[in-house]
Amino acid sequence: MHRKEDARFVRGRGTYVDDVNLPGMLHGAVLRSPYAHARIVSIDTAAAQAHPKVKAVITGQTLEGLKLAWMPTLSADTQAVLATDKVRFQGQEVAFVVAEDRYAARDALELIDVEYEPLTAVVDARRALDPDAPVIRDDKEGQADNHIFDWGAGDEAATDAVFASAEVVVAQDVLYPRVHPAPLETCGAIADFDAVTGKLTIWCNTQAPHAHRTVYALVAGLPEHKIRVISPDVGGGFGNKVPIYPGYVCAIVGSIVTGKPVKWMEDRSENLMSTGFARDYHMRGEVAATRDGNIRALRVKVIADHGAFNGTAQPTKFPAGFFHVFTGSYDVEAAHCAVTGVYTNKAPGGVAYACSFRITEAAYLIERMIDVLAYELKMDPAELRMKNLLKPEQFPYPSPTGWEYDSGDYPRALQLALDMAGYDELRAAQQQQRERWLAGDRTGPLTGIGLSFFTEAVGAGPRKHMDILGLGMADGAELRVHPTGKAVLRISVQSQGQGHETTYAQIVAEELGIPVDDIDVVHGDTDQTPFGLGTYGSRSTPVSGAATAVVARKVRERARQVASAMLEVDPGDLEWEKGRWFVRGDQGQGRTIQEIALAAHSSLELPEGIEGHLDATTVYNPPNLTFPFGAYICVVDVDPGTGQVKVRRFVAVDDCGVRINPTIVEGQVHGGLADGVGMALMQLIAFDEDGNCLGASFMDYLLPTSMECPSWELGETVTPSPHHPIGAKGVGESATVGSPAAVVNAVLDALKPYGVRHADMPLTPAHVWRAIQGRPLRT
Ligand code: MCN
Ligand code: CUN
Repeated sequence: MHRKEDARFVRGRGTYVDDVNLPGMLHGAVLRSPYAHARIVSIDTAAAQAHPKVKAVITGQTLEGLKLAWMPTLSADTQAVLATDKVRFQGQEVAFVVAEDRYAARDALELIDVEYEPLTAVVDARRALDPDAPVIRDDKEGQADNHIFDWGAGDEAATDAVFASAEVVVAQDVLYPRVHPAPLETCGAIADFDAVTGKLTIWCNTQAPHAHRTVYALVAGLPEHKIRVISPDVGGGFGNKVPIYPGYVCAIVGSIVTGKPVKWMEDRSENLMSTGFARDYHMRGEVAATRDGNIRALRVKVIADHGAFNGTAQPTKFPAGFFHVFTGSYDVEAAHCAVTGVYTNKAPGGVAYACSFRITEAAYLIERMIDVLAYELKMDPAELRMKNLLKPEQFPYPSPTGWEYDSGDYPRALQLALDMAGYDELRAAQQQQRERWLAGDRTGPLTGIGLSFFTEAVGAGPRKHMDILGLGMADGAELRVHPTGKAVLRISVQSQGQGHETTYAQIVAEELGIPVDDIDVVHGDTDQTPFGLGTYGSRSTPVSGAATAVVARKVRERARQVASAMLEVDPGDLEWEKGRWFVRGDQGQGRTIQEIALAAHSSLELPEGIEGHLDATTVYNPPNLTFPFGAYICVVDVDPGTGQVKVRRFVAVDDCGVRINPTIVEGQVHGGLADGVGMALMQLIAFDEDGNCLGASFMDYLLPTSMECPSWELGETVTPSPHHPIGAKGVGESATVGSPAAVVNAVLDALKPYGVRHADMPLTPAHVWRAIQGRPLRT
């Protein structure tokens, strides 16, 4: 089924935050720090204030008076809204100008005079804990260094014991560099405070409207029922639109101060420099195995670069997100990971870009380590994987780091991918090519074949384990069937392009037999929808999708009661077929859901205790996460003369349980595969030694286009989730999680004749070229 929302999107009729223009609206702009680390000596705003079109200039000092200079982050740290004492990353928010139009606001920024006293910047996360490293967060009482947290999972002693007795141990430093989700639409908000009613309306392209509202209520002390967050159409989120940014708070303060609505939209460079980045994980992985390739244990140590404020968005108990799913898809005796979070003079963030709460890092690490082991053992990477994959009979599988994988048939998915790729023929052709090369005929590129197999844990999460800032991660849903049988579903999650208006309508249609076109899905408005924590970590299908199925089944049960009154039979004598209840044994005696809807609103006498109308509400608390998985194979051609990598083929077999809308699922996978090619080959947010951001425009931060992507070859297996009402698992981040390792493994496979065991992303032509310089060809 095609997406319902595309009717407006393909006609350019979407409504994004920047399309919303309120009467009398003013425009805000943020003055940002040119330094990565500097003390603020003084800020002179007089000239800006004198600008004829300027209505307000807000600084950290202004906010201090309102106790709003600092705000809590989603990781219970504090973040400066506008800097008061120091600036801690290049691009940090220093002042906010409100003016009659956006040009005047930006012009006035240049009239603000800030005197800075530059300080040494901490750029390398591995140096952040050095005794002589400058302390970035001297605002925090008792913070004498740049340490944020130590966190671990698994059994360290048991893991060390396996390592001590292992036949083979391989170790590898693996960096997952800092990247940025770079949604096409940048972040922005319009705040509209009505001083008469005390109502604050915030239009904002947030992925989590309800969570934002509650946080605003807690921070600003505004009564929650007087805050309305509206998230209209969103032009891509990818985790970048989960946090609350200083610009949003400034727009709110701007509106309260001026009494007018204030719009703030950041530009591309502001988005790339200051909003939620992704990854920046410095990992050291170790594998213990037998000589014939049985993986016995895994050990990882991580330095996690969180930037200047710990603004990561993840369940409270998991400061490294779900990184501890790093044993991946393999059967190991023991595993242990230890993660140390540090402050650096960079933008805050870390959990974004289709990461499933750091499962990207985990999947990349394990899949790189498997290839490193295969390299050392001189084994075929497909054979090594097949040998160690979990077996179908091991599910539900308790992992050594505390997960319970719900369901899976891994060998089937890998075999399908190998068959689709024609793996044996690819290897045979590669072997011939290598022999030709080694014999001296060096024409044409080198082929590389890379595999990855991933398992994700998505759908956060069970209330007893998971919350964000104390808010449990259950989702509400409301379904109303109107008298004429048309339905409106209200959900708490928010689409940024995932097609929720279609897929959630499809779930209701399937459960009630109402045509999809007769069902509207309302989301993204806290005044119109039940509470829930929002869209990220591919949690919408696992949590709100389940809530939708449950609420539709509740309505169906109510419909049974109404039908029993209509047909004057016992409810227990009724049977359901899609769209109608009928009398068991008398197929012709029945009532359609539409007839029942009308009767439920009529003068029909209903049984004792049965309310009129046809609607229901629910709150879904998932019993476990869902565990989608997949097998990916990438084929590249690498030109050793230039270092250029061409992705020739990409086979992706995904298993996300029951697929609600196969076309949407394929679209999600296509997007994620492009992400993987981008991260593996070209994307990087880099910094120079002074902390200047070198990836602040699309000239430097390279996104893949169709030119860099092959025609994706997709396959599927279906292993339903046993605990999800319709057997669906999340898929929105699967391909981004699984694909980078396949691309990198393919490039390194191509470079095997040069004896390159590992190289870090992004594998740009220069990086690939440098990796093989001076290396003799080996057999
Ligand atoms: N779906 C399905 N059958 C399944 C699983 C999912 O039909 N078995 C459908 C869903 O109904 C939904 C879509 O696929 O329409 C994605 O579902 P899900 O996996 O539940 O993910 P979410 O809806 O929670 O989306 C979040 C996820 C995340 S966290 C990132 S990051 C990301 C992603 O989605 N950001 C995106 N995909 C994106 N796609 C677009 N276009 N834009 C983004 O910002
Ligand atoms: Cu980690 S990016 Mo998605 O969860 O919004």
